[in-house]
Amino acid sequence: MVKIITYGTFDLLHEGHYRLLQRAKSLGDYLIVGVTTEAYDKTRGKLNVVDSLVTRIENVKKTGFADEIIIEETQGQKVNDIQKYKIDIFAIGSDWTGEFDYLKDYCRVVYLERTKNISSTMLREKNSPIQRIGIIGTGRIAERFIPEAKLVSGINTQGVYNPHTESAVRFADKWEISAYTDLEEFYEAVDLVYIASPHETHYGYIKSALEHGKHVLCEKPMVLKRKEAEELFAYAREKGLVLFEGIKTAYCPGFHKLLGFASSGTVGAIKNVEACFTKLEGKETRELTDRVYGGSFMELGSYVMLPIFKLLGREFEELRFDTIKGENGLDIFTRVSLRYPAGIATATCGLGVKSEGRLLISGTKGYIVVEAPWWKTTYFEVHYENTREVEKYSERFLGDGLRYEISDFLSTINGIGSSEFKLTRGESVTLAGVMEAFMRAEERDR
Ligand code: C2G
Repeated sequence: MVKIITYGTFDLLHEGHYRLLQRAKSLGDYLIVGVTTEAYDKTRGKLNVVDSLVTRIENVKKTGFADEIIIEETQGQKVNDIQKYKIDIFAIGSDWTGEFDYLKDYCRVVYLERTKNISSTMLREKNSPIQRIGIIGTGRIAERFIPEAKLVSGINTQGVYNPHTESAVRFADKWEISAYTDLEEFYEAVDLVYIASPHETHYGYIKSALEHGKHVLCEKPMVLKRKEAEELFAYAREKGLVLFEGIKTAYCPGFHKLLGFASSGTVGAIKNVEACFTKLEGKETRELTDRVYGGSFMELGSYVMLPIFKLLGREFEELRFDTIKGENGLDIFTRVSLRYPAGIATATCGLGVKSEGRLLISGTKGYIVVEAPWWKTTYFEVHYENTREVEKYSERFLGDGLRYEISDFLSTINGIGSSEFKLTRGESVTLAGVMEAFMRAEERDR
């Protein structure tokens, strides 16, 4: 008798899970399915498993492929299970290729091809809340999205769009999703859109995605003109669609904890905010060569402006840019100074000059300091006049952190509470206005 084992969360059981179990079973005679506990999924960094363990087990049972169901509770359990149940084959989806090669010492390891497309008919029939997302753009940022989206329940990455066939196919093959070079076909296949294309194309793609009735999550900076941001938010609202700007710091739990502390008067009235983020980039990179849309502020400005707007508001009286330019005229280091009726702020960023990445919030009673990488907040300290009085706080930050914004985007679409307060439309509009002012100051306005 050939015994097979496979593991998974099997949340909101869909076609992909069903086909995986079917093919696993067909490899032999007896299939054992390990279903993960909520606690184990938490440690694995899965964010929002929807179905209870009991429901997930029931759903696996209903497929009729499992001869036995066990519970997976801990990291490292697979090795023991394989020996205990005398397993011949360990099977798992190809999105895990290579990850379980260490089990080859104990049994055969088979990676079964992941199901690319989950059909809309099946989702409708089952009244499933799963949303199919498509990515526009095939760059580095788009790459980060897929493993993070995998850890958010209720979303399936369906395909990628790039007008250039070669780029679309290369990306799709790597991530085992479908490639689209025709925008209409792409919109047909998805419910939501994640835009990670070059900055200057955001406006056009957001508009067309909204026209096609798709909710949109767009990478920062969403648009580079105040009027465009206002127009797009108004249009999304009119169509009843969610439009999110993806500044990941805005959705990360540690940053929220920090804002909560700062805004509740812990350090008194906030009078000064200083945010600095630098990241050295090679001279030949797009970020340091694109004469119109490159440079430090375009790349990192959204991060450093965010805490300022969150803590001092959007009603600044003065805004000044000071830049240091590289040989090609692009800013390699930029400082933005803001004056408010009751406070001041500086936002500093650089791609060609290194500095200490830090967020400092000064108030009338004390100050809060967050060291780099504060944009992925995990730890901060509150200091007072008495130097011995220091409060320390920490918060988890999982993986690349994109999963938090994906999860908030999804729950807002599904109407499970609104996360729009984390980055309001008004804040996105103001950010677009600051980008516009920067473009004008740099005479890049075309
Ligand atoms: N799967 C698939 N096609 C999809 C989605 C998932 O073939 N479109 C497969 C996965 O590759 C996995 C199984 O279905 O083999 C269960 O997927 P999940 O519920 O997402 O569980 P996962 O996180 O992959 O658990 O110990 C747990 C395991 O390591 C994997």
